Amino acid sequence: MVKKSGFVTIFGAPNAGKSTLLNALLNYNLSVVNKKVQTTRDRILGILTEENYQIVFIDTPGILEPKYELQKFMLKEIKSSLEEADLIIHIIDAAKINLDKLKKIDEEFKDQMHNKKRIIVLNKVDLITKSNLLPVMENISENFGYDDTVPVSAAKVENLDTLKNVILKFLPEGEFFFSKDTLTNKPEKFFVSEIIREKILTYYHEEIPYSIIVNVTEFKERSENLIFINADIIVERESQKIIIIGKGGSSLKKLGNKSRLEIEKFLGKKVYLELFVKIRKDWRNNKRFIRDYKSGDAS
Ligand SMILES: Nc1nc2c(ncn2[C@@H]2O[C@H](COP(=O)(O)OP(=O)(O)OP(=O)(O)O)[C@@H](O)[C@H]2O)c(=O)[nH]1
Ligand SMILES: [Mg+2]
Repeated sequence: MVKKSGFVTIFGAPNAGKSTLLNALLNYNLSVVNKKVQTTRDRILGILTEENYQIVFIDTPGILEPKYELQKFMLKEIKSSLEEADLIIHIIDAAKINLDKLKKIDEEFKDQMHNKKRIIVLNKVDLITKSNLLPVMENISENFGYDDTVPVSAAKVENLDTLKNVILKFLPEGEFFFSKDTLTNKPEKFFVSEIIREKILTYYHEEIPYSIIVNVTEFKERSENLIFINADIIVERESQKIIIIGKGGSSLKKLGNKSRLEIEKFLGKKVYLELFVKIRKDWRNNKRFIRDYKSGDAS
């Protein structure tokens, strides 16, 4: 039996639905999704293995113009994910198509995408009518160099089988990269910190979600069904710490409860969660801190 396997990078503007698409293709909530932009910060591998193929999806941060060190790191993650790809899925929000922007992105990343197969996915088709979609699809097919165009709704799981078949058509032949039961490259600890960060995106406003980093400092199975987790929420300023904690600790308590419930669902076990808020001045511009943190060495 011929086996196929390869790396498929999911790439696109913030909020296009990259992480939603990854989760829908895996049928598993791996990567966090939020209505705010810049939800995903690191590349995340999601591995789909069947009898005769293994697709290693890479979810990436939304394309952005970096304004601080953290965003420079995010842009590097995008570029290296494109370079590693056998196949690129460029996903766009079909309800907000901007063909000039699409051209600009093609130009900006042409070095990384050079000679690679590319599929354009028009997502969120549940929000528009067919008569609005068809002319855009035609325009893209005629004027852009994509190898295929697939309209989908990641959120409503529509037309994803077609997308999977198109991916398989372009996937190279080869042995699997990972064992059959591997789902991702990141440890459980990482997803725990992501769940907490997603709750901060949901419950706090303005610059707060963008000024924090979450660091799981302890992750211990105390018994078969109970996990103790400690996590630091690192902010940039005293004023942010006060907001995170809230009056009499009420906001932090709510954050802890909401996070715990979601983490319990993710791990399938009971969780005892403690959150601590710490200040690390201007960490978003601290290259060394970001590098150490991302490699798991930050204290
Ligand atoms: N109506 C509709 N909404 C969708 C669809 N796919 C994603 N969304 C919503 O779009 C928002 C952004 O989705 P994400 O998956 O977080 O987008 P992303 O591209 O990963 O965003 P970043 O990580 O910030 O770059 C969320 O509110 C999703 O629920 C879709 O097919 N239809
Ligand atoms: Mg995302």
